[in-house]
Formats: sequence, C-alpha cells, structure tokens
Amino acid sequence: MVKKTIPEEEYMNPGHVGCLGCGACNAMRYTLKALGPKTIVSIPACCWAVMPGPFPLKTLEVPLLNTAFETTGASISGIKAALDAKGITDVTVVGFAGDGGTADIGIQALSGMVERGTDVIYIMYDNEAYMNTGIQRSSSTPVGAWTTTTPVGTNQEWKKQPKKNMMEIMVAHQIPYAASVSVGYPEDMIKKLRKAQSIRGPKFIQIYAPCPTGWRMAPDKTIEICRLAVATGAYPMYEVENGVYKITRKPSELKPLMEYLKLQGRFRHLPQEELDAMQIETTRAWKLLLKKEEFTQGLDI
Ligand SMILES: Cc1ncc(C[n+]2csc(CCOP(=O)(O)OP(=O)(O)O)c2C)c(N)n1
Ligand code: SF4
Repeated sequence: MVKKTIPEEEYMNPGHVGCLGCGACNAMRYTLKALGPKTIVSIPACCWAVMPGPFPLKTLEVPLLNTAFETTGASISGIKAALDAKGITDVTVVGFAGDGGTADIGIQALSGMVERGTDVIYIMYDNEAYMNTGIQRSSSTPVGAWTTTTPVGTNQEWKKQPKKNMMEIMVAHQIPYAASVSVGYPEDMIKKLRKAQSIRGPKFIQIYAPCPTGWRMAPDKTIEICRLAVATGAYPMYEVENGVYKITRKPSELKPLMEYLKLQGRFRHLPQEELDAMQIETTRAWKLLLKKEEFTQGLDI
C-alpha cells in the first residue's frame, strides 16, 4: 500500500477571504495538515491577519492570536513560556508572518527568539512584498521587480537591491533547523514541517508563496510558477540542520531564468542587460549553494 504523505485531515475551512490562486492560503493549509490540531498560531499584521474572515467567521480550527506587526518572535516566545509554566508540552507553537513582518520590521524579535533558543517554529510565508497594504517592496522582494514603491515609469526605478537572504541570517544564528519549502511541493513541505516539529529549539521555515495580485500573474499559474522557481534556481529548496546543507530538489541542469520571469508582469519591463545580469547572479548563487552542500555534507560534525 502506498503511504499517504499528505494527511486528509483539514484544519483550515473553506471560505477564507484571500485572493484567487493565493499561495499563502495553501501555505497555511499544508502547515496545519503537517502539524496537526495541537497547534497555536500567532499571526501579525499581514494578508493572513485578514484571510480568516471577520468575527464571527473563522477559517482556522486551531487557536489563533493576532499580534502587532513587529512582534511575532516575541509573541510566540510568550505563548511558549505560558505553556511551559502550565506544564503543557504537547502543543506546537507557530509564528506565521509575511516577509515584511519577518525580514524587515520583525527581524529583531525573531533574532532574539532564536538566540534564546525558544522551542517554537517560526514560519515566513514569502510573497516577496508587503501585499496586504498594496504591494510595497520589502527586503525580500527580488531584484528587478516592480512594486508600488519601486514603480517603473520613465525612471526605471524597479527594485535595485538583492533579496535579503533570511535562510543565511538564520544559519548565522546557529539555528538547529532552517528550511525553504514551496506550496508547489506539498509533500516536501509537510516532511520538513514535521521534521521541524520533532526538533527541540527554534526552527525557521521559509515558504515560497506566489501572490497573483502582487506579482501580476494569472491565478491559475501559481503551481507552475512554484515549479519554475525551483527548476530555474530562482528559489532553491533546501534545508540546513546544525549547519549542514542539503538541497532537497536538485535539477540536473537549471532552466533559463526567463522561463520563470516571463509569467509574471512584475518583471515585464526589464531590459535585456538587466535580465542577463539576473541570470548570471542566479547561476552564481546556485553554484554557491551546491558548494555549501558539498562542503558541509563532507564534514563530520
Ligand atoms: C507598526 C506597523 N506598521 C505598519 C503597519 C501596516 N501594515 C499592515 S500589514 C502590512 C504589510 C505586511 O506585509 P508582509 O509582512 O510582507 O505580509 P503580506 O501582507 O505580504 O502578507 C503593513 C505595512 C502595521 N500594521 N503596523
Ligand atoms: S494580496 Fe497576494 S498574498 Fe494577499 S491574499 Fe491576495 S494573493 Fe494572497
């Protein structure tokens, strides 16, 4: 008998108010499938603060705390401390924040939480901009992208800075476990979330979550874009356990980056020279990741 890797149980009800094709919706759905009903979720200001719907509606079948934009790391530290004080040890505490709430305004609370060694899972769902307030750029927005605060116009002011590498920032904290996952690969996502649940201490999961509204893409292309992100090396899937890297989906040869970019209106304006530079950088980053895996897998640590 083939063992089912995606649980049939649902802890997210139909009727959320997210946009059509929203990757962040699937991110929550699979997260709860992986972690089960004994989970408490803390959500700061972000699209997911709105998606469960207004009172008395509810989308999630687990306890949910809405917290201030910058406080996810601190709020889950507090929840965990309260559970510890009550002697409750079988509940998984999860912070579920956007990339703005993680890589920008929430990075201090996250850093403190990881440094203290708090036994929680911090999830950054990465839709690569501040979507809830109208598509403003974050430090996790990739270079070249249009957003409302990196408008293209005649001045060609697309995002000039590279995407902040949160995985590396977490590795620099000597976190026990960090992983990148994608809603386009639910089995891999569930496996890594369960692994995170089994490890004591802080864990960081970065979920690639396409946003049709902000990325100017067709809502029925979400999964195709997820797969192209991996196939082109634009968004690699890997995990780092106690400093040891493992790439969990490794294309034998990368597809041209353009195959990924051309499905998204946010990159439509880019001239050839910028596209060439982005291709070079993507290949370089991929080669570096391969080297990190090769080097650390060979270490006896
Ligand atoms: C201190 C503070 N500043 C600004 C806001 C306004 N605000 C609410 S949600 C949001 C954007 C959230 O972006 P992100 O964390 O990337 O999540 P997304 O909306 O993309 O899901 C902002 C700026 C706020 N709620 N609190
Ligand atoms: S704006 Fe983007 S992230 Fe927010 S609900 Fe819509 S598709 Fe999802």
